[in-house]
Amino acid sequence: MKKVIVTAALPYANGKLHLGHLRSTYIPADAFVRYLRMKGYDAIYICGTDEHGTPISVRAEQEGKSPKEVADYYHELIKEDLVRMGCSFDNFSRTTKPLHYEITRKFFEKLLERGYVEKKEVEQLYCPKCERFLPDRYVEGTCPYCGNPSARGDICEACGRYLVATELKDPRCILCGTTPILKKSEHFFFKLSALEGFLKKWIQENPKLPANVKNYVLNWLRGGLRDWCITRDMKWGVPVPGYENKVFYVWFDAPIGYISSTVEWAEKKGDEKAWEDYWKGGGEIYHFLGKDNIYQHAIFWTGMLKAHGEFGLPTAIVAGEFLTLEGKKMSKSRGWLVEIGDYLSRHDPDPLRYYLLASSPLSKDADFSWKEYARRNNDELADILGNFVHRTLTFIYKRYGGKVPEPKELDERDEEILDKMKEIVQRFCEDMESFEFHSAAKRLIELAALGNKYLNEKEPWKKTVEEGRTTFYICAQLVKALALLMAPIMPFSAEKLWKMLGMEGSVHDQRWSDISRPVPPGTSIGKPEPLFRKISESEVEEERRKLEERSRRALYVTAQEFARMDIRVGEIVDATRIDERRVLLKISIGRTVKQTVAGIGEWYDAKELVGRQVVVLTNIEPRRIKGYESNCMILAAEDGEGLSLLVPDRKVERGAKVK
Ligand code: 2FM
Ligand code: ZN
Repeated sequence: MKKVIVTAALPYANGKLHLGHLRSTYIPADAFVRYLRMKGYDAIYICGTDEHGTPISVRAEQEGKSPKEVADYYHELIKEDLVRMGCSFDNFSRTTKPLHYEITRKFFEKLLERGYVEKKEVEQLYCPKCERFLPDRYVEGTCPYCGNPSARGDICEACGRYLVATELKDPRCILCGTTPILKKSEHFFFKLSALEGFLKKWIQENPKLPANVKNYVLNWLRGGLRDWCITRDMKWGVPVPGYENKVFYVWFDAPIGYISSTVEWAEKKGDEKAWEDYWKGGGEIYHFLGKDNIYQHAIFWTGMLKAHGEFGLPTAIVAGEFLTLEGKKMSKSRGWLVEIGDYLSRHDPDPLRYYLLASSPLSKDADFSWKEYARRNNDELADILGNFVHRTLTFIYKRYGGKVPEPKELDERDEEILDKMKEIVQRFCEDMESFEFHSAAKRLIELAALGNKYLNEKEPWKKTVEEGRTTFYICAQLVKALALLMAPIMPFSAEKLWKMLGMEGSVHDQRWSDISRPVPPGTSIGKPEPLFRKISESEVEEERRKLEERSRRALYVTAQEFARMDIRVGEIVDATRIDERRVLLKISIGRTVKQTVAGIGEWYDAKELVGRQVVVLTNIEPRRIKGYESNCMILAAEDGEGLSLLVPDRKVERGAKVK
């Protein structure tokens, strides 16, 4: 049996997933793997959470938690959302497992041994104030290629290019805003430049690579490839053997997660070597991802696999372009998104899967609007597909005692319908294989529409029960074919339909090659129930209102929220420097136990602060900074000259509330 591995980009465990993730990656990958299984292939769907790197550690620092705590929390949420959406993972792992550490280390050692990795001393950005190196997301600046003012240290999200932090213009530390300095450090580089010729050829000649991926990558390759720094000076990550405080860059370890998740799958199955058939035995490897991950997969990962030498190369890299929401770019900070869990609290997974696949080609941007979603659900799923199925099953249920009737001799039209059915299924399969999921979804509706047309032409309701037998026999065959076409796209409804039609086993265990094996006459069907629920206009309005409300909430602070902030005037009773660079001051306020660690040492002398009145947010969540508890925050204004403490304009009573 042909071995195929389908992966979906490992989501960072630093936030909930939303509709954009589903559309670009997880639903197309799931539909594809389900399609392949029905082809009789031994196809497995591998994923997990990406738990290293600055995306996790920055979030953890902002929340005063450990990176592991952040990852634990989001790993569970992400997994649950995806499974509820019907993603049929064979394994969903985490990159923080010891197995992954071991496999990453071995991968690295192999590259070293084969001469693809070298050590160099290089200058890295370092924040003198925070006393730390600023890898990746710890630094922001202007992209040297496209001018985007908020490019990150490793990637510019506007032009999709991989960056080296030192080439950012106007870099600044994201923790404190300081302009970083250069400091020397030893790092490992992967010799990408040596693979440039190979990669160019591989991209050009790979017959399965979709055009959007090909074009992006060839364009990037025009600028040539530089060697790639694969280590970072930080604690959170897979440790580099022989170093303290040095870990692998997250984009080095994350894709190795595809392999380690497969190894874990094999171990869980009790067949430890089973993973090798997929990665080493000439199996096919399909990577699904969002368009912002193309560079890393097509260049870094493919290069890594080639350099390692023991694994297969990707058969295809399938990249979903972006999804807008009601015509606007989705944004977490502006609250402009629909989270999966929120969607599922009011709606079914299948209509969303259908919409996301059908709305436009994966290689083009798409839009989600509640109105259009309801329209497609109502017009296509309920009125065409659901209606045909319901008419057929209800007639069989009521007029034929719930049994698929025995046909009489088939006339030309009956034969034609069966031929058309096979042809549509054939086209559906071709679409799925070329990742044209939107077109495949249309075939499903095309087949249901054909069924409706056929029924309307035959008008069996105007005929006797006896005369209608053949028509309903043919319709039952169409319903079965529909259940099969639905299986990869709408797995829950497909299974429900399979059962309603009285078929044995699960629809997901069927094969495309069985398409012409008829539903036998006499098959007892179950009581017909509607497959899809119509979505009313008022529901659409309600969803839109919720969305607007959410984004309003993200923009404004409500009066209640402001009231929760306990801001008071306090007097500084003690201040001490706590770091060598004389930046951080530990400051005690009033006679209570309020204390803060503040980065104001550059502008204020500790001694001169004692006795001064300042404005303090007293109920900020306590956290530890440099080993000291910090449970309040002194407010200050910042401009080009530096910081200036806010003070009341006359002496006020200690503890006076600021409103
Ligand atoms: O962009 C992201 O969410 C990354 N965590 C994707 C990683 S894909 C793979 F390489 F693991
Ligand atoms: Zn800093």
